[in-house]
Amino acid sequence: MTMTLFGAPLSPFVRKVELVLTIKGIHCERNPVSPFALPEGYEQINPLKRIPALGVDGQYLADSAVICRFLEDLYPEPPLIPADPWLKARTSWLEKFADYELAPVITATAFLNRVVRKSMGATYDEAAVAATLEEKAPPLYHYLDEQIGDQTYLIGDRLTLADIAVVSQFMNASFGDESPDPACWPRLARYLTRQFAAEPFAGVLEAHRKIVARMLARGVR
Ligand SMILES: N[C@@H](CCC(=O)N[C@@H](CS)C(=O)NCC(=O)O)C(=O)O
Repeated sequence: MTMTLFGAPLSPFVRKVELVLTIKGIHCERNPVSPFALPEGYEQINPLKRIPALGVDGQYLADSAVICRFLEDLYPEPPLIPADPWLKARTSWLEKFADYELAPVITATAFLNRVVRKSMGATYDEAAVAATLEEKAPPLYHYLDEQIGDQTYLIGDRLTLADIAVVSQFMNASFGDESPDPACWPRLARYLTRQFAAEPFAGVLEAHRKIVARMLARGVR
């Protein structure tokens, strides 16, 4: 089976798939695709024109959650989705929470404007970004702070796709100077500090910070 991942490294959704590939030691080709300059015909690969997509022997799958489940079924070891039905459902829920609740509030604001638009020399409304973060992020942080409690991982006692999805969004937010205030959400802040400093996230975070720094340096030239 030949697999090809279409995407760009700074996408939190592509990063999810990249981390799953790394953790499971899966061989996969890469085809770099920027969502801002899609190659002609990309809609044949993903009709929604988003990244990531996965090519599998000339056929295509879209959506990071779908791709990660396919990889989990194909390569069950080490498991990133628990077998227990309740824990499995909780993993899916927190992944969905990251992809559909955190992403629009913390990534599509802080990262998209303060990193992507800024690096492209495009203008953006900083007051609107700050207002959205101030209004919409706290309830999400509050929920995650309660969910994580004093645990190291969101689900059970090992890394799951829930952690990968949540941490990946917070990485992008941090590139755009957004992170939960430890005074308000100490458990979430501690969880993120711990995960950012540990593998499999630490190396990726360092590499992606360098890409962001290069993008911003080019943008202000
Ligand atoms: N639910 C999708 C979201 C993918 C997504 O929104 N990717 C962004 C890049 S981070 C994208 O391609 N945006 C371009 C667009 O929506 O037109 C997934 O998990 O793969």
